[in-house]
Amino acid sequence: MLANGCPVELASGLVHLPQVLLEPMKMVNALTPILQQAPLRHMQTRRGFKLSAAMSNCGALGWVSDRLGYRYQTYDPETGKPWPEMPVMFSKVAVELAARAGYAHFWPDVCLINCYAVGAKMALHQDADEQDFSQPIVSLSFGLPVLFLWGGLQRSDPVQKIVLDHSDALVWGGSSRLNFHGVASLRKGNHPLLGEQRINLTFRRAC
Ligand code: MD6
Ligand code: FE
Repeated sequence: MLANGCPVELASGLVHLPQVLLEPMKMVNALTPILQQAPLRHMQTRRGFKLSAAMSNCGALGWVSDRLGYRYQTYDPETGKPWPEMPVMFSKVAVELAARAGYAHFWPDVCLINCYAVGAKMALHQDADEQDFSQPIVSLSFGLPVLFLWGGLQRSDPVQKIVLDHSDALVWGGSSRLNFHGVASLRKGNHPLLGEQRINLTFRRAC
């Protein structure tokens, strides 16, 4: 499932695995039935703004945002139904990526699906809604390249820019598990397989 290649530690606890999937489109294609059951949507923030990335989830839990704030819940607020199951292939890939990055006991219960059109971005934030911060986060990117912004423990800390390309993974945890991060506005382009978009999957252990 995974290519041989060297994980690169870009910062303390932040591991980049470039071009790590042997068959990235297998994962992308597995999203089709998931997104039929739980369509992509632009969630609201507590303040009433819409997130520019369109989102959905699969797994026992899903990440949601609305006027009440952020949380994980077992069902899709749009349909009232449980989130679609996480494909076994997804959890296997995520577990294997975490292990390669040095996290041996990871098992995801959430796969958050982020879809960016040209111009969409994600402001600096911390991933802090999970219960156990000893568990890492595993992120996979597909389609157009983007600049990933990697900050520090304070919002005002300097930001490092990392290019995430089709079929790249990023794993982080440990002492940097709560670092601020985000993505820059997606630049115009046309990916040969995915067109004018970027898809990001982030695997987490929420509970
Ligand atoms: C993105 N990702 O890459 C946004 N969070 O589209 C995230 O916010 C993120 O990629 C935690 C871990 C990995 C991530
Ligand atoms: Fe995040």
